Amino acid sequence: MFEQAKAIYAKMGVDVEAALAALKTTPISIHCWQGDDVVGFEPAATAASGGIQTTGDHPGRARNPQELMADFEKALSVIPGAKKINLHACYAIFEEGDTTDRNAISYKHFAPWVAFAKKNGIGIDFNPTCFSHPMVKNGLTLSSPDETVRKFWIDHCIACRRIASQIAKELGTPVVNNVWIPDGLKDVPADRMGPRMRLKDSLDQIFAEQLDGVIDCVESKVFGIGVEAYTVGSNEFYMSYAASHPGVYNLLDNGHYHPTEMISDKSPALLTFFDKIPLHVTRPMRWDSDHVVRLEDEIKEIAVEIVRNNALDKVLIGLDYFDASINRVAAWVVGTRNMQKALLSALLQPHARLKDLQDNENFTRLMVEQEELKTLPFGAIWQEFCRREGVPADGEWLADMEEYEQNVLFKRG
Ligand code: RNT
Ligand code: ZN
Repeated sequence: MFEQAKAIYAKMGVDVEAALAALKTTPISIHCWQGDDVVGFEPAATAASGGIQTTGDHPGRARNPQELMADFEKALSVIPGAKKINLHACYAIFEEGDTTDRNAISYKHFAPWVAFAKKNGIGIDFNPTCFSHPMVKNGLTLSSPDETVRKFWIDHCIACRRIASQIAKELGTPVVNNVWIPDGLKDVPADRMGPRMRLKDSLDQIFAEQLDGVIDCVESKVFGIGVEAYTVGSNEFYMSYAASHPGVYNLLDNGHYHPTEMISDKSPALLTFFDKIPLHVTRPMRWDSDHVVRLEDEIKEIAVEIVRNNALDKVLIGLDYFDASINRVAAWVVGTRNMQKALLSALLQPHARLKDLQDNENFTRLMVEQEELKTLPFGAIWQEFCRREGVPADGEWLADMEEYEQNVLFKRG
């Protein structure tokens, strides 16, 4: 099967072995928050708030670090290729009696995660958690007119950059540190610029310290639940901020734009100017609903733009979804494998020839070839990739997850 498929691709001018080698070394940053519905481990942890929402009541949510780590390892056991775990600050691990608030957390709260990453041979990415907390006042954090509130969140973000830098040092690999804030207004503003000036000042303070190993990112959004009228950290705001602050990158979350705006078109625009583009790959369903990533056209097109611009080392692929209506471990697995399938399908295209067709303005042949690529034996190459990586092929991993669900997840109270 594989050899036949490989020969078919070779005839198209595609080197299957090169594609498999590239896929193997492209890390996917898997978000820890799918495992527990974005709750975290703080003593006063609550459901996600700040324009984001997890929906569903499937049993088995991880309730503590041990459970989350065990579930994540279960998922890792059937995900091929290179991986990172993406942590939020609210996944700090506290010793008995430690009541440190977010503005004062430090590396020690994440040392167990570094041990976990080392044990599993994976990297780490990081995020300040500027939501689901009593110091979010009237939905505002880094843009708040209340200086006590704003200072609290500046200090939190500074603490997170230091933690990220220390993690990078311990692991010997860079750590993406991504700032997303929920700030905005439910109804028509009286001042749109003031909050943005305050946010700019907050960011300047946060990024002032020179730190090694951290890839600083800012993530924009179009709107959120309860924040329908105005978002402080809009696309134009952060794009301009990143463009004028070398070393700060604009993270693209494909759930954070108007429905006909596509990340697959935005990333090559940014690649023209930036040496890195961090991504949050998700599946927005009517709004920023963060459904599990499926192997859909836009995901494939995002992957195509990464591959055909030789940007596998420039685009930092992270996932961002949270579905509480299905087995959360299976949700990690299927979403991550889908992202990898999208990359593989992009790696199996004769991009140089297709570009020539475009430049020679042979649009008829271009359309026909693009369409015919869709029915090539992609599945056989994917199955071979899984075999070589020592993980189950499609059709062979779910039963194990169902068993884990019965024996472990459903036993949780
Ligand atoms: C929210 C942003 C943000 C969060 C995570 C939990 O709309 O997408 O990235 O989903 O940080
Ligand atoms: Zn996101």
